[in-house]
Amino acid sequence: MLINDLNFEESLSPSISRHSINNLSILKIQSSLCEAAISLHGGHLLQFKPAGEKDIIWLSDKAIYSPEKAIRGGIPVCWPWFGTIGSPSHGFARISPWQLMNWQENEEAIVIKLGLSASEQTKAIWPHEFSATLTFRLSASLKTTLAVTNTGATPWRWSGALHSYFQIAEATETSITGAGKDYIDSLQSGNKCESTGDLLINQSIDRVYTAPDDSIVIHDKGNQRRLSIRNTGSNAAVIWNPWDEISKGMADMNDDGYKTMVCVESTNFADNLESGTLLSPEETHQLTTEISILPQ
Ligand code: TA6
Repeated sequence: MLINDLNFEESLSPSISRHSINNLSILKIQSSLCEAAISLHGGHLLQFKPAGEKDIIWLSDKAIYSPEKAIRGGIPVCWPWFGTIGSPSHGFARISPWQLMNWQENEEAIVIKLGLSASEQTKAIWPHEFSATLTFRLSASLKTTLAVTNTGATPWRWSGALHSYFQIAEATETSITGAGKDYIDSLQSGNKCESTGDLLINQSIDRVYTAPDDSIVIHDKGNQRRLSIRNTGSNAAVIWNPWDEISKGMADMNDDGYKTMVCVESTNFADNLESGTLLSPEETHQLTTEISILPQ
């Protein structure tokens, strides 16, 4: 498992240490509250496990740790666009080097802040001024906040997601409630559909749910637990499982990797770059996702 393959670099506090893998910095958090790992490459949370619990976040055994690649699993930060409406797919934030801005810990939580702002590299892809911060609040639950500010003189539009991969025991024994009825089916040329009943993870799913409840719940029968996902600042929840054929075609995922994961994503969805959320100069938008285990 990744957490054991890291090279120790330095301690930052009693619970936080910096490690490396292929010259990429990874922050490791080991406290009485939880265990976690966060990659500065991509501002990417890789692992999260409250004390006494199993991992909540799925990370591919075949994930590739390289400056050019997005890491498969964890919580990729898709920004300033979602999906393939621009290039690279899901934007540049997940393949950019984020800076560690500060960290704090007390009895209640560990809070880690990362930052990314416009540079020659980002402007070559997307010609706008911005400043982004990612805040991870780690305790028995995990709250991730992406705050983006327009630091330029002209408005721009964006879309994106906190593309969380959840660890489940067995997809076919998992259902999801709270996603709502209406969805856009990416597997049916973006057709608008309406679902009836619970959402079962028993086939390839790639859906943009446009009116989710405040709380989405993953019912993970095999692990005998329910995961709660509360999103804010989003206009949709994307639910994705590639299933068998697509998994086989992915170099960074085991052929049967799809059986133990499902993505539930806090998403600001847009059909194209021109229809994203407008952000005026000096304005900030926050996209969050809060993940916790519900009592049985
Ligand atoms: O969020 C769902 C999705 O957009 C799918 O269409 C699927 O391709 C997935 O993300 C993974 O994308 P990636 O670029 O990480 O392979």
